[in-house]
Amino acid sequence: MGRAAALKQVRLAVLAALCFGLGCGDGTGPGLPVEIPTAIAFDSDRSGNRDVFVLWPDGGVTQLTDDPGFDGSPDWSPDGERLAFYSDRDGNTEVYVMRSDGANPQNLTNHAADDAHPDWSADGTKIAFHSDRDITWDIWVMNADGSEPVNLTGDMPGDQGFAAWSPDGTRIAFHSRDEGIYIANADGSDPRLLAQTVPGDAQPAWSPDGDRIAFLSERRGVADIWVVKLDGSDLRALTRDPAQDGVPAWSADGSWIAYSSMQRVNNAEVMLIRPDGSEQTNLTRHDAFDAWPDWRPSVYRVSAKEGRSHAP
Ligand SMILES: [Ca+2]
Ligand SMILES: [Ca+2]
Ligand SMILES: [Ca+2]
Repeated sequence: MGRAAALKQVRLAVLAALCFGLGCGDGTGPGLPVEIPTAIAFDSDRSGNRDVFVLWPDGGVTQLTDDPGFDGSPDWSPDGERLAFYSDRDGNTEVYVMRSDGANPQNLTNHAADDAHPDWSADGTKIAFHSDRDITWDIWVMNADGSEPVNLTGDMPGDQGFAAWSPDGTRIAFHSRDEGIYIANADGSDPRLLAQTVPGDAQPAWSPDGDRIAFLSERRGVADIWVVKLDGSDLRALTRDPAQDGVPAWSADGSWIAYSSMQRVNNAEVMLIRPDGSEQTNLTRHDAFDAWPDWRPSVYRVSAKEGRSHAP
């Protein structure tokens, strides 16, 4: 390591220590190792249990949930005004929606089965999630107010999970445990295996231009982030390291993929990588479990009532 790089590491370590001591509130945190185009929601146990946080482009971190239960897997609404997440605070896992400042959490699913991993449609009217309410795990879609839940994959054998809407809202990608990644129409019809997928592929994420899918694959023996075009071309592993990587999320401008990486036992980090596999960067650099990144939509503009100086 060169002297400048070593000094930078020391500086970051000192800033991280200060940040930890001061609680790292809005706008007071250290800078990030790279510029990010928008804020990133993620979940972390740095509060003592899993909660939802937002990491701002200036390095500040805001805690949005403060409940003893599990709160995780945040997903921004397309207008940036709300966040969906799931929580077991009411006894079993349910999909919730809260305002983007953490206020007014509402239980949308209210079902004795487990309901988890929400994904908001691009027009904001629907939320996909997975649930075992029909015995096996299936992809369900409900209106954004929780009404009219519909099972999209009840006719498919085995377990399906981790729904991801296409950017134009016409299709939904998901994984089917024993087969790989499927893409179906938004009503669940015509499910087809993604080109090049293999059993064990999971957690699909659409690129903003709709041409590519990022996903988790263990085809090389360790969980890495892979990308393939919908036509099956340009298949590549973006991460190639011993850490278990998962839950990729594209930034709205397509310039970055955020993902979770299990660095050590009980210490995951939110990482960034370019879609060509370059500039792999540890964004959270925190001893806690930090995972499930989701980018704030770029269309969002800060409203005066929020009283925030953060760029979108
Ligand atoms: Ca919690
Ligand atoms: Ca439930
Ligand atoms: Ca961490």
